[in-house]
Amino acid sequence: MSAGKRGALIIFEGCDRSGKTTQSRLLVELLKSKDIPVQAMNFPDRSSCIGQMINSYLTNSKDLPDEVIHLLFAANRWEHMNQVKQKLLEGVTLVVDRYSHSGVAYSAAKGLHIDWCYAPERGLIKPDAVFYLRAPANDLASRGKYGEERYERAEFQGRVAQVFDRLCSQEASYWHQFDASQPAEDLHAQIVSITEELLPKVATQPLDKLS
Ligand code: T5A
Repeated sequence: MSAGKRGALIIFEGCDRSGKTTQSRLLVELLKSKDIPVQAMNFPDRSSCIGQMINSYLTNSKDLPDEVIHLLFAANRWEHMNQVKQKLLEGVTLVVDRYSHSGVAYSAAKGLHIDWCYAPERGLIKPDAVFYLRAPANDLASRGKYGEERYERAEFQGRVAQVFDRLCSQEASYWHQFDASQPAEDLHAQIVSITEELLPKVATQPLDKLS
Protein backbone atom coordinates (compact mmCIF):
# COMPACT_ATOMS: atom_id res chain seq x y z
CA MET A 1 0.00 0.00 0.00
CA SER A 2 1.13 3.61 -0.56
CA ALA A 3 2.42 5.60 2.42
CA GLY A 4 -0.31 7.18 4.52
CA LYS A 5 -3.16 5.16 2.99
CA ARG A 6 -5.30 3.26 5.45
CA GLY A 7 -7.67 0.33 5.09
CA ALA A 8 -11.44 0.51 5.44
CA LEU A 9 -13.52 -0.82 8.33
CA ILE A 10 -16.45 -2.62 6.70
CA ILE A 11 -19.13 -4.23 8.87
CA PHE A 12 -21.87 -6.71 8.03
CA GLU A 13 -24.95 -6.45 10.24
CA GLY A 14 -28.34 -8.13 10.27
CA CYS A 15 -30.48 -10.69 12.03
CA ASP A 16 -29.36 -14.28 12.61
CA ARG A 17 -28.91 -16.31 9.38
CA SER A 18 -29.21 -13.20 7.16
CA GLY A 19 -26.13 -14.21 5.17
CA LYS A 20 -23.42 -12.09 6.84
CA THR A 21 -20.87 -14.90 6.99
CA THR A 22 -21.50 -15.83 3.35
CA GLN A 23 -21.18 -12.22 2.14
CA SER A 24 -18.12 -11.45 4.31
CA ARG A 25 -16.36 -14.50 2.88
CA LEU A 26 -17.23 -13.59 -0.72
CA LEU A 27 -16.04 -10.01 -0.23
CA VAL A 28 -12.75 -11.08 1.38
CA GLU A 29 -12.10 -13.57 -1.45
CA LEU A 30 -12.83 -10.91 -4.07
CA LEU A 31 -10.50 -8.32 -2.48
CA LYS A 32 -7.76 -10.92 -2.08
CA SER A 33 -8.10 -11.83 -5.76
CA LYS A 34 -7.39 -8.17 -6.55
CA ASP A 35 -4.33 -8.12 -4.24
CA ILE A 36 -6.00 -5.68 -1.87
CA PRO A 37 -4.75 -6.24 1.71
CA VAL A 38 -7.77 -7.56 3.62
CA GLN A 39 -8.54 -9.55 6.75
CA ALA A 40 -11.77 -11.12 8.01
CA MET A 41 -12.92 -10.67 11.62
CA ASN A 42 -16.07 -11.54 13.47
CA PHE A 43 -17.79 -10.62 16.71
CA PRO A 44 -18.30 -12.24 19.04
CA ASP A 45 -14.78 -13.64 18.92
CA ARG A 46 -15.49 -16.78 20.93
CA SER A 47 -11.79 -17.67 21.37
CA SER A 48 -10.91 -15.19 24.15
CA CYS A 49 -11.84 -15.67 27.86
CA ILE A 50 -14.66 -13.18 27.43
CA GLY A 51 -15.65 -14.86 24.16
CA GLN A 52 -15.92 -18.23 25.92
CA MET A 53 -18.34 -16.74 28.47
CA ILE A 54 -20.38 -15.30 25.59
CA ASN A 55 -20.39 -18.68 23.85
CA SER A 56 -21.65 -20.42 27.01
CA TYR A 57 -24.47 -17.89 27.18
CA LEU A 58 -25.42 -18.17 23.49
CA THR A 59 -25.45 -21.96 23.59
CA ASN A 60 -27.67 -21.89 26.69
CA SER A 61 -25.15 -23.55 29.00
CA LYS A 62 -24.91 -20.39 31.14
CA ASP A 63 -27.45 -17.74 32.17
CA LEU A 64 -26.44 -14.14 32.77
CA PRO A 65 -28.37 -10.93 33.48
CA ASP A 66 -29.11 -8.97 30.27
CA GLU A 67 -26.87 -6.10 31.37
CA VAL A 68 -23.92 -8.42 32.03
CA ILE A 69 -24.01 -10.18 28.66
CA HIS A 70 -24.39 -6.80 26.96
CA LEU A 71 -21.21 -5.50 28.62
CA LEU A 72 -19.35 -8.72 27.79
CA PHE A 73 -20.18 -8.33 24.07
CA ALA A 74 -18.88 -4.73 24.23
CA ALA A 75 -15.74 -5.80 26.15
CA ASN A 76 -15.12 -8.45 23.47
CA ARG A 77 -14.89 -5.64 20.90
CA TRP A 78 -12.72 -3.44 23.13
CA GLU A 79 -10.19 -6.24 23.65
CA HIS A 80 -9.56 -6.20 19.86
CA MET A 81 -9.44 -2.41 19.32
CA ASN A 82 -5.66 -1.95 19.38
CA GLN A 83 -5.30 -4.69 16.77
CA VAL A 84 -8.12 -3.21 14.65
CA LYS A 85 -6.52 0.24 14.71
CA GLN A 86 -3.08 -1.11 13.88
CA LYS A 87 -4.32 -3.16 10.93
CA LEU A 88 -6.32 -0.27 9.45
CA LEU A 89 -3.35 2.10 9.74
CA GLU A 90 -1.13 -0.51 8.08
CA GLY A 91 -3.48 -0.33 5.08
CA VAL A 92 -5.40 -3.55 5.73
CA THR A 93 -9.13 -3.45 5.04
CA LEU A 94 -11.11 -5.29 7.73
CA VAL A 95 -14.31 -7.10 6.78
CA VAL A 96 -16.13 -7.71 10.05
CA ASP A 97 -19.10 -10.01 10.66
CA ARG A 98 -21.12 -8.07 13.33
CA TYR A 99 -19.97 -5.12 15.48
CA SER A 100 -21.41 -2.49 17.82
CA HIS A 101 -24.82 -2.21 16.22
CA SER A 102 -25.50 -5.90 16.89
CA GLY A 103 -24.72 -5.16 20.52
CA VAL A 104 -27.25 -2.35 20.57
CA ALA A 105 -29.95 -4.10 18.49
CA TYR A 106 -30.10 -7.39 20.43
CA SER A 107 -30.03 -5.81 23.89
CA ALA A 108 -32.51 -3.05 23.00
CA ALA A 109 -34.81 -5.77 21.57
CA LYS A 110 -34.82 -7.33 25.06
CA GLY A 111 -36.03 -4.03 26.52
CA LEU A 112 -32.79 -2.37 27.70
CA HIS A 113 -32.73 1.37 27.00
CA ILE A 114 -31.06 2.12 23.69
CA ASP A 115 -28.90 4.95 25.12
CA TRP A 116 -27.63 2.64 27.88
CA CYS A 117 -26.89 -0.01 25.22
CA TYR A 118 -24.91 2.47 23.11
CA ALA A 119 -22.77 3.82 25.99
CA PRO A 120 -20.03 1.11 26.10
CA GLU A 121 -19.70 1.26 22.29
CA ARG A 122 -18.74 4.95 22.27
CA GLY A 123 -15.05 5.42 21.52
CA LEU A 124 -14.70 2.25 19.42
CA ILE A 125 -13.45 2.85 15.89
CA LYS A 126 -16.34 3.98 13.69
CA PRO A 127 -17.11 1.79 10.67
CA ASP A 128 -16.59 3.32 7.22
CA ALA A 129 -19.56 1.30 5.98
CA VAL A 130 -22.21 -0.93 7.51
CA PHE A 131 -23.79 -3.38 5.08
CA TYR A 132 -27.17 -4.22 6.60
CA LEU A 133 -28.65 -7.48 5.27
CA ARG A 134 -32.40 -7.36 5.77
CA ALA A 135 -35.00 -10.07 5.18
CA PRO A 136 -38.33 -11.05 6.80
CA ALA A 137 -37.74 -13.06 10.01
CA ASN A 138 -39.83 -15.96 8.68
CA ASP A 139 -37.63 -16.27 5.56
CA LEU A 140 -34.50 -16.45 7.72
CA ALA A 141 -36.11 -19.01 10.04
CA SER A 142 -36.33 -21.44 7.11
CA ARG A 143 -32.55 -21.32 6.52
CA GLY A 144 -30.22 -24.13 7.62
CA LYS A 145 -29.39 -24.68 11.33
CA TYR A 146 -31.81 -21.94 12.51
CA GLY A 147 -32.92 -22.34 16.12
CA GLU A 148 -29.72 -23.79 17.58
CA GLU A 149 -28.75 -20.68 19.58
CA ARG A 150 -30.43 -18.54 22.23
CA TYR A 151 -31.70 -15.68 20.08
CA GLU A 152 -32.93 -17.73 17.10
CA ARG A 153 -36.68 -17.24 17.58
CA ALA A 154 -38.63 -15.51 14.80
CA GLU A 155 -40.60 -13.27 17.19
CA PHE A 156 -37.43 -11.99 18.91
CA GLN A 157 -35.64 -11.57 15.58
CA GLY A 158 -38.55 -9.40 14.41
CA ARG A 159 -37.87 -7.03 17.32
CA VAL A 160 -34.12 -7.05 16.56
CA ALA A 161 -34.93 -6.10 12.95
CA GLN A 162 -37.01 -3.15 14.16
CA VAL A 163 -34.02 -1.78 16.10
CA PHE A 164 -31.68 -2.37 13.13
CA ASP A 165 -34.18 -0.49 10.90
CA ARG A 166 -34.15 2.42 13.32
CA LEU A 167 -30.33 2.49 13.50
CA CYS A 168 -30.16 2.29 9.70
CA SER A 169 -32.29 5.40 9.26
CA GLN A 170 -30.41 7.27 12.03
CA GLU A 171 -26.97 6.38 10.63
CA ALA A 172 -27.90 6.66 6.95
CA SER A 173 -24.62 8.40 6.02
CA TYR A 174 -22.65 5.15 6.24
CA TRP A 175 -25.28 2.38 6.30
CA HIS A 176 -26.30 0.52 3.15
CA GLN A 177 -29.38 -1.69 3.29
CA PHE A 178 -29.73 -4.78 1.09
CA ASP A 179 -32.54 -7.24 0.45
CA ALA A 180 -31.02 -10.39 1.96
CA SER A 181 -33.69 -12.60 0.31
CA GLN A 182 -32.13 -12.20 -3.12
CA PRO A 183 -29.59 -14.74 -4.43
CA ALA A 184 -26.19 -14.51 -2.72
CA GLU A 185 -24.37 -13.72 -6.03
CA ASP A 186 -26.65 -10.72 -6.77
CA LEU A 187 -26.13 -9.39 -3.26
CA HIS A 188 -22.38 -9.85 -3.62
CA ALA A 189 -22.29 -7.84 -6.88
CA GLN A 190 -24.03 -4.88 -5.20
CA ILE A 191 -21.71 -5.05 -2.16
CA VAL A 192 -18.61 -5.15 -4.40
CA SER A 193 -19.73 -2.08 -6.29
CA ILE A 194 -20.10 -0.03 -3.08
CA THR A 195 -16.80 -1.38 -1.67
CA GLU A 196 -14.87 -0.43 -4.82
CA GLU A 197 -16.04 3.17 -4.44
CA LEU A 198 -15.42 3.19 -0.68
CA LEU A 199 -11.78 2.02 -0.49
CA PRO A 200 -10.11 4.91 -2.37
CA LYS A 201 -12.46 7.42 -0.72
CA VAL A 202 -11.53 6.53 2.89
CA ALA A 203 -7.84 5.75 2.24
CA THR A 204 -6.67 9.26 3.17
CA GLN A 205 -9.33 10.01 5.79
CA PRO A 206 -8.43 9.84 9.51
CA LEU A 207 -10.02 7.11 11.62
CA ASP A 208 -13.13 8.24 13.46
CA LYS A 209 -14.73 7.01 16.69
CA LEU A 210 -18.31 6.03 17.50
CA SER A 211 -19.85 8.92 19.46
N1 T5A B 1 -24.91 -10.82 19.37
C1 T5A B 1 -23.75 -10.59 18.68
C2 T5A B 1 -25.33 -9.94 20.39
O1 T5A B 1 -26.38 -10.15 21.02
N2 T5A B 1 -24.56 -8.85 20.68
C3 T5A B 1 -23.39 -8.59 20.02
O2 T5A B 1 -22.71 -7.58 20.34
C4 T5A B 1 -22.97 -9.50 18.98
C5 T5A B 1 -21.68 -9.25 18.25
C6 T5A B 1 -24.20 -14.84 17.58
C7 T5A B 1 -25.31 -14.18 18.30
O3 T5A B 1 -24.81 -13.15 19.11
C8 T5A B 1 -25.69 -12.04 19.08
C9 T5A B 1 -26.30 -12.09 17.73
C10 T5A B 1 -26.38 -13.57 17.41
O4 T5A B 1 -27.64 -14.06 17.86
P1 T5A B 1 -23.25 -14.96 15.20
O5 T5A B 1 -22.28 -15.98 15.63
O6 T5A B 1 -22.79 -13.92 14.24
O7 T5A B 1 -23.80 -14.16 16.46
O8 T5A B 1 -24.59 -15.73 14.70
P2 T5A B 1 -25.48 -15.60 13.39
O9 T5A B 1 -25.79 -14.24 12.96
O10 T5A B 1 -26.67 -16.48 13.63
O11 T5A B 1 -24.48 -16.14 12.36
P3 T5A B 1 -24.77 -17.17 11.32
O12 T5A B 1 -23.45 -17.59 10.75
O13 T5A B 1 -25.63 -18.21 11.90
O14 T5A B 1 -25.62 -16.37 10.23
P4 T5A B 1 -25.14 -15.45 9.06
O15 T5A B 1 -23.67 -15.27 9.12
O16 T5A B 1 -25.94 -14.22 8.99
O17 T5A B 1 -25.57 -16.29 7.79
P5 T5A B 1 -24.74 -17.34 6.88
O18 T5A B 1 -24.01 -16.64 5.83
O19 T5A B 1 -24.00 -18.28 7.78
O20 T5A B 1 -25.98 -18.05 6.20
C11 T5A B 1 -26.96 -18.75 6.94
C12 T5A B 1 -27.64 -19.79 6.02
O21 T5A B 1 -28.32 -19.14 4.97
C13 T5A B 1 -27.79 -19.52 3.71
C14 T5A B 1 -26.40 -20.12 3.99
O22 T5A B 1 -26.03 -21.04 3.03
C15 T5A B 1 -26.63 -20.76 5.36
O23 T5A B 1 -27.25 -21.99 5.24
N3 T5A B 1 -27.73 -18.31 2.88
C16 T5A B 1 -28.69 -17.97 1.99
N4 T5A B 1 -29.83 -18.59 1.61
C17 T5A B 1 -30.59 -17.96 0.66
N5 T5A B 1 -30.26 -16.75 0.08
C18 T5A B 1 -29.12 -16.11 0.43
N6 T5A B 1 -28.81 -14.93 -0.11
C19 T5A B 1 -28.28 -16.72 1.43
N7 T5A B 1 -27.11 -16.35 2.02
C20 T5A B 1 -26.80 -17.32 2.90
